[in-house]
Amino acid sequence: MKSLKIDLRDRKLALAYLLFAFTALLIGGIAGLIQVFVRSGALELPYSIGYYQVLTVHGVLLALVFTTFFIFGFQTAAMSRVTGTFSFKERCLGWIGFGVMSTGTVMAATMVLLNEASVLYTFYAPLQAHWIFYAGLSLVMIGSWIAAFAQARRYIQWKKENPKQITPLLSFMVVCNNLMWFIATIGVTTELLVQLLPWSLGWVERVDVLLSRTLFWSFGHALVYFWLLPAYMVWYIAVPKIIGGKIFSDALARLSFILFVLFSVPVGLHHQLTEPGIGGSWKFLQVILTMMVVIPSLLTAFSLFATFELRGRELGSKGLFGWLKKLPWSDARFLAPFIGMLAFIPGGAGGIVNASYQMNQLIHNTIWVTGHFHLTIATTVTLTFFGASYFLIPHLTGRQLTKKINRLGLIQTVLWAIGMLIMSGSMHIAGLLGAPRRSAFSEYGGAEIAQTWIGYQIAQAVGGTILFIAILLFMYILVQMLFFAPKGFEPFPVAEVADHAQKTPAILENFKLWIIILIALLLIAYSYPIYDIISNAPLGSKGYKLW
Ligand code: HAS
Ligand code: HEM
Ligand code: CU
Repeated sequence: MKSLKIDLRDRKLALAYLLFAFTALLIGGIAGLIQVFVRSGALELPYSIGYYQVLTVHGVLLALVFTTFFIFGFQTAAMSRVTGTFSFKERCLGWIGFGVMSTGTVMAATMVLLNEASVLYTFYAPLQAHWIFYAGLSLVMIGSWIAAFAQARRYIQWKKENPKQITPLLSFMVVCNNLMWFIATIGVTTELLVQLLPWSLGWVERVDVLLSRTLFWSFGHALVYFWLLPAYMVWYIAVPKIIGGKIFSDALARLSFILFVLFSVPVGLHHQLTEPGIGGSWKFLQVILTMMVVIPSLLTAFSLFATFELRGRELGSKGLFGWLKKLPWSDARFLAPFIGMLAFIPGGAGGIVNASYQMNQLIHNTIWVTGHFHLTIATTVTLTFFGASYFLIPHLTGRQLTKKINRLGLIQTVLWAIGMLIMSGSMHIAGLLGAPRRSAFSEYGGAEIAQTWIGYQIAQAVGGTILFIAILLFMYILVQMLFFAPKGFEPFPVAEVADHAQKTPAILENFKLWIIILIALLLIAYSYPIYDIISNAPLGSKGYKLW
């Protein structure tokens, strides 16, 4: 039987990733606050700081750095918790991954701060950043492979040491997420190393813009699921334990993760539905695959509802929804992920609107899309990460989650929910009225339609301010959990599988089979479009620095 306490050396590694992530959250949050003020017309940026510079800081630090570092920290702790302490080699690889990723981040961030890389987190060509920015991002990708490899090795070792046993569910989920990440990052790393780096160094003059965007988005959608799956791990594994229940079904959870691995990558064209140069039928094929990737989220919703209801009934609840009353609402470790789940209902529904080929014409490049992903990544995922931090940080620092910290955590969660309801809600409405994303304040030459957006932009500033206060409160809580809370033991909750659940079919652990199917799907979805783009390539574009 494994110890419930993670080895101190593994705890340090996990903490290093997490603290890097939270630093990015604070700086990215400041940029977010500046954005909402600029967009509402309340603030003009001083010292010739550009709006795109601020937005690049926000997107890169939050979408790329906060998420990736948090995830590797969480996954390190998770693997150590369920498959045992990392070997010396594995831990070294974990630290090397951390070192390479953080060096890359510092390189990229420095270039953004020096105003040499205001190209936003999607770094679309032909906007051209300093080569150090692209080299830094490449290092982040390569470092993440090393960190992912360390975790995969832990999984393989566990399998060797425990032959014929089914692997711990949480470790299986980590491996699925890393596998998806690895396959998805091949495209974007190729874009960085083969296209953007030589072009920014001046070795080649022109770049194929369509190819670079297609390679980016072959990564971009899997990226959003790479953010989401660790939140699902918390929902499937930790939340049932926190409410005193059990995992509804091991097999269903594994099936949904395998479906994510298969369908998250070959769907990137749903971000390019309005893009010329890619045939409509290929876009349509990827729209169908996008709808397939909705299925595992629906399976997840089903499993979680079932867990909640079973637990509520066990505690004696009556009626159709009586079990809701039995859930531990005053526990921040539960409330934060639960509100995250609730936010995913409108967030996911918005995603289906985006992916519906014709409706995409209406919302593409409007602030509606920003509203969609502040519900998904910035609420569903981020609130779940906050909730997980409330057990993870005390677990790693050997301190307690005191009543006072828990109460502050509840307030922080509610502030986030209210702030986001206001900010994301008004983004959705303004987007439907045509307000563009990635745009500072403008009256668009007095255009009548632009007047209808202003009220919603002010509302975004109100919501954004509340969100920023919630970030500050989280930082206060973090410092308490790191240095001041009384010493003690806070468990990393890992639920058991319910007794009624059927045996998990061995095929679900057959990664070779899933990789073959994934490669086949990728070839079907991407080989012709990429062949078409390359064989009909125009001259390519020179680099532009428009800031
Ligand atoms: Fe998205 C754009 C389509 C999910 C993030 N998305 C973005 C961008 C980001 C992003 C960052 O097709 C902008 C990129 C950029 O800068 O340009 N998205 C989808 C679809 C889904 C989806 C179909 N997105 C996400 C997730 C994200 C994320 C998750 C981050 C974590 N998205 C798009 C499209 C675009 C896009 C287009 C391009 C738009 C454009 O034109 O630019 C789906 O996977 C969503 C499926 C989910 C559901 C909801 C299931 C509900 C669950 C809740 C369970 C709750 C429980 C509790 C159990 C159908 C699982 C309930 C309890 C009670 C008591 C009620
Ligand atoms: C974009 C505000 C937190 C990820 C934006 C924009 C605003 C904003 C106003 C749109 C700017 C534009 O298109 O002109 C805020 C505020 C936050 C916050 C006030 C909290 C204090 C977050 C978090 C994440 C996030 C926690 C992710 C973990 C993003 C991304 C973009 C964005 C990826 C798109 C950047 C781009 O278009 O290049 N944010 N946000 N935000 N935000 Fe946030
Ligand atoms: Cu997508």
